Amino acid sequence: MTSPIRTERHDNVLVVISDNPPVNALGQAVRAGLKDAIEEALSDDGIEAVVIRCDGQTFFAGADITEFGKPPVGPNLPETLDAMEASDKPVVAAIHGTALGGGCEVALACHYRVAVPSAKLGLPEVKLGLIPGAAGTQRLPRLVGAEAALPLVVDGNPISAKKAQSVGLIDALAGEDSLEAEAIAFAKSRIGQPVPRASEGKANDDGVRDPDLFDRFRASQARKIRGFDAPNSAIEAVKAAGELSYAEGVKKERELFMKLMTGTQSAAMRHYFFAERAANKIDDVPNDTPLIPIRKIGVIGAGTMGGGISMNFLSAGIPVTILEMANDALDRGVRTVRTNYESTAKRGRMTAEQVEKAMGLLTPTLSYDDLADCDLVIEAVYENMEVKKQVFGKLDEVVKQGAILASNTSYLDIDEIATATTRPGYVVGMHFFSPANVMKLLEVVRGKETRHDVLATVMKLSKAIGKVAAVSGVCPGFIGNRMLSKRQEQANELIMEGANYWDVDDVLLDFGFPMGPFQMADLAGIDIGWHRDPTKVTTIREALCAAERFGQKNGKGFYDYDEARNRTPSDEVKRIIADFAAKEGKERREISKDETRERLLYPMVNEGAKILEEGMAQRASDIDVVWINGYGWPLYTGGPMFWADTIGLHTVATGLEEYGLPVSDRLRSTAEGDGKFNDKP
Ligand code: T1G
Repeated sequence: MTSPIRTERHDNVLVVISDNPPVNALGQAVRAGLKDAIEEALSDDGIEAVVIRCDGQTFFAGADITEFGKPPVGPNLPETLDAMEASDKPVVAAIHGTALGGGCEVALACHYRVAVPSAKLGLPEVKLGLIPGAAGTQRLPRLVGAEAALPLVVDGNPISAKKAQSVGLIDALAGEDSLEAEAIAFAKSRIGQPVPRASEGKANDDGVRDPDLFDRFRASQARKIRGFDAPNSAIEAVKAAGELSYAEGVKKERELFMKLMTGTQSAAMRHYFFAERAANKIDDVPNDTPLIPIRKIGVIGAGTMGGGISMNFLSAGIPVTILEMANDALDRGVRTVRTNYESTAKRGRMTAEQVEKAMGLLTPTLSYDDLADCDLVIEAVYENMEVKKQVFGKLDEVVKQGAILASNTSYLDIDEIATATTRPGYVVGMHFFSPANVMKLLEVVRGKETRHDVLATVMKLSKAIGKVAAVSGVCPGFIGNRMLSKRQEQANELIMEGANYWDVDDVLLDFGFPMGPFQMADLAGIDIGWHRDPTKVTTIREALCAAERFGQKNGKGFYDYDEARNRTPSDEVKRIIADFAAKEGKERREISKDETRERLLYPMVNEGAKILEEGMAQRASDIDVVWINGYGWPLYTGGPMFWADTIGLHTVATGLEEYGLPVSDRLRSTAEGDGKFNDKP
């Protein structure tokens, strides 16, 4: 098999080129080819300098993640990079696309780095539950200092070539179309000079001058890295660069790397990496399905959802016509969109020009006729089947043939909505999660007759607006809310049986969720869907509403809130719950945190198994993608189905039986076969 690495001589410069689509991952063949090419350059006296570059969309985008978890096959990257750095002939990295992970480490081991302005450089290993494993945590701080190194290694987000140049990570920018030529010229200009080696630099002068730097940085990341192992290891590795020799620092990095590589968190996050990409694929919709061009979008409803949905497209440069029934609602909706953008700009994440550009793409209207030439219309009106069918009936009359008609419904039957039109093939669900301009998840609900081109277009569009899409079949609650209802049922049961509601919340918080069910209820509003009759009290929530405990919005719900929104359990709520339990003759008892966690999460896994059994999700990993992106399931456990695989499906099935809870056939049969939901087919 031909090597993905080839070399070309340009006078006395050897250009080493990788051609390993799609992202020049540093798989075994690439590493072997790199090693051979470097040995060729070092042994040939006619070669006085080396340039390393890649064909295709990007410079090396990291180690080959598909090789992880398998027995390592040499040559290993660190040794190859050490041999290259040891060269006395200048080695220049010519960077385009994204030099990530091991790719950035290749660049760091080169003596110089030249990049095009559109290039990005980063060490995203933490996003895989790892830290750099080829001396990135030791060379980077020696090149740019601790302050610039920490966000790169601990956050894992890439920086632009311009920013990289400003911190000393790259030496020069090249023209977008003249990278190789300029890198060769740069290499020639350094022939005969002593080569600068990042490993020989003094690390972390800033960290030495300001030893609190590391603790301050860790504190600043506390909320974001809660529960994750890798970020703390990354900080430790960068800190070690300023305290140990290079060789000892590399040893320390290797030790931290191996501990993470063999841990459950990295396995879970590597699972998620591929799960997110797999979710965008629809098994029976060919990749080359022709797409419907989307030039203009209509959104019906300018409320919180309609406004948030619109922002996704406006921010991606797609014009939106937003429709309301009354002027004041329309004006309020448009004002809210502008306010949201302006607060983003205040946080420095948008410029004023970008705000105006986005707002300039928004056309408010009171008339359906203005939607006639839309390629896609998304309704975000009141969650009522009759209302939805009226809207779709109207759209069917007004909107041009071939346009996609989507509903943002969170649980209603898409097939029934489609009966209100003469074009069921063009009807699809696009279930956004609130706040729609922030939450990454998009549940794409496929009706019985939804066409392939409609599905392919919506999946492609979801990537364009930065969403993570997963396809659901038509069932109440689709994937996410259907599983959420099982957790909610148990949460309500547990507090009637004696569990404190704040302990129930804490169990999920400790598991890694951003908040528990009762905190979520307070945030969303206890009175959502309340019949407004305080004399009619049949549930705990109705009792809270009757006591005007509407949630955070009026300072009291399940919890009491002070001005700073700190929450404390409420004696009134404790009494309300105790009264309800007494009325229902519930024996109250102490309930352990383990029982609470198992009764909240195992029924969700069981419902996920039923969703798979019914074909409502294409694959178990799609369910993981839904829960990580839509409900804050902790990424470092891989999602509900991967987590169940990790703790063992026997454990889940037995646990459910112990609590007298149902075990689906799919869960039982997979457990009995010692299988896993995420077993590769
Ligand atoms: N290894 C294997 N496959 C990869 C890959 C990788 N590193 N990166 C991408 N792919 C596959 C991906 O699964 C998909 O496959 C296809 O390429 C296109 O990807 C030693 C230990 C580079 C920004 O974490 O961030 O280096 O679905 O859809 O949107 O210290 O891919 O087509 O079959 O994402 O254009 C560190 C991960 C590894 C970078 C391009 N590197 N990749 O985005 O395409 S650990 C990363 C990305 C490491 C060292 C450590 C993105 C991208 P398929 P895509 P894209």
